[in-house]
Amino acid sequence: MRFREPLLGGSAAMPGASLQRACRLLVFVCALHLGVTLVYYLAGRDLSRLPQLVGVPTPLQGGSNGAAAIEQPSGELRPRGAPPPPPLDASSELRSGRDSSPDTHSHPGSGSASNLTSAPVPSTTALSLLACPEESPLLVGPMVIEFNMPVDLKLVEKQNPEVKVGGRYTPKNCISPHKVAIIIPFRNRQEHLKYWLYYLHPILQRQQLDYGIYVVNQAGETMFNRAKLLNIGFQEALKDYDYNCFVFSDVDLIPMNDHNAYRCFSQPRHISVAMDKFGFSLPYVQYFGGVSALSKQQFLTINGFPNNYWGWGGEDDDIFNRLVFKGMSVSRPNAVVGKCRMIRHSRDKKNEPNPQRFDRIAHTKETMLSDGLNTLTYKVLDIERNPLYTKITVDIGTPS
Ligand code: UDH
Ligand code: NGS
Repeated sequence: MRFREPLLGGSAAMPGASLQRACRLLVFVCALHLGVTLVYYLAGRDLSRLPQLVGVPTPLQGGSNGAAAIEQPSGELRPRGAPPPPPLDASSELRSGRDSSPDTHSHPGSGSASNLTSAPVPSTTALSLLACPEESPLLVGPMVIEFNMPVDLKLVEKQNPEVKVGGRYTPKNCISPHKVAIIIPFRNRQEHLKYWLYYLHPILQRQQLDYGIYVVNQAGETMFNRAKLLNIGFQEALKDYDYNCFVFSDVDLIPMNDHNAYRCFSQPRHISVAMDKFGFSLPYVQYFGGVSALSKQQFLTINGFPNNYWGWGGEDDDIFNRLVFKGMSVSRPNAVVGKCRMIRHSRDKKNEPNPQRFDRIAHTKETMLSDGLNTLTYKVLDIERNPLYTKITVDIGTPS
């Protein structure tokens, strides 16, 4: 093989020098080849996963602008190159929350997309979504809750642009293990519902829950039946999505601290543990009314809730009994985190105290087997997918 004469220095009369140059060229070509191979190899790997595989949190975990399609908990695929989430309003003050003094309240009404506190979202590429942290970094702690201003739902929609039709939300920057259906028993309380949506949507988003809002509306004028509506909510929500947790909330109760998690725990959770109307404490230790959360499994284990408590009172005590008879206990936040406000109201028509309630709660152990999810009957009359909630209107029949 012949080589060209060296361009700089050297001499044709010195074959050793030509050989030397040829060798250098060969080494250079090999190095180039190696380099190119290495670049291609690295480009083919998802480097962002490396820290995850060894359990080390990456500082980039907030990002979501993945180069590859990313599977959402909803089962939807976010396309390659989808835009990163818009920055959240940074106007709210970030607080450590949990034990802050009651004086240092944040006011959810201030600011435009007000109650969402922003966390810095790093601009990143080629990232997979990681699980949301155990405790959300977006929480603000105590909040001022008041009911003296009108609520415009169109404005609430604008303030919560990430909430999708039907009141669905999935965190953009992480995958939430908490797939929560929030079920509200309802009839003729639109004004209360507006406050509830205004306050709760931002809180639930800050809690990084994968959630949907279901308002189960009792049609007609017959006696109200809270527990049966909650059973229906459970059944209907599961037709939409694979929820693993159900929060059952009265429409007139608002938490005063966003550390009060609207999610499920290893034991059934009582959430509204310190209501203003009870002087911010429990009215009695077995109290399980207002707002509570049961995992799908916990709910199935007790055969759901009773269907035959018509009118006010006792159904929450029956649910408590069911949990105890199935060997469960109640988990609760402390009385500071568990503070909540109730919208004052008078007794509704057709929700008078149920005279049979004391007799019924004395027999939960026997009746729970034959009164619950396994005997639930109703007719869905209408399903409205509103921007901030799904409203399911049902005919639940009359007391038998
Ligand atoms: N609910 C309705 N419509 C009704 C009745 C009840 O939507 O007509 C729902 C609503 O979600 C409510 C929940 O069922 O929050 C519980 O009913 P409730 O608010 O009547 O029960 P609570 O124990 O009040 O809060 C009882 C009457 C209080 C009278 C106080 C008089 N000062
Ligand atoms: C109990 C009721 C519960 C009720 C609780 C608080 O007496 O259903 O009061 O009521 N139990 C019976 O009547 C057996 S409240 O003050 O919120 O209206 O939830």
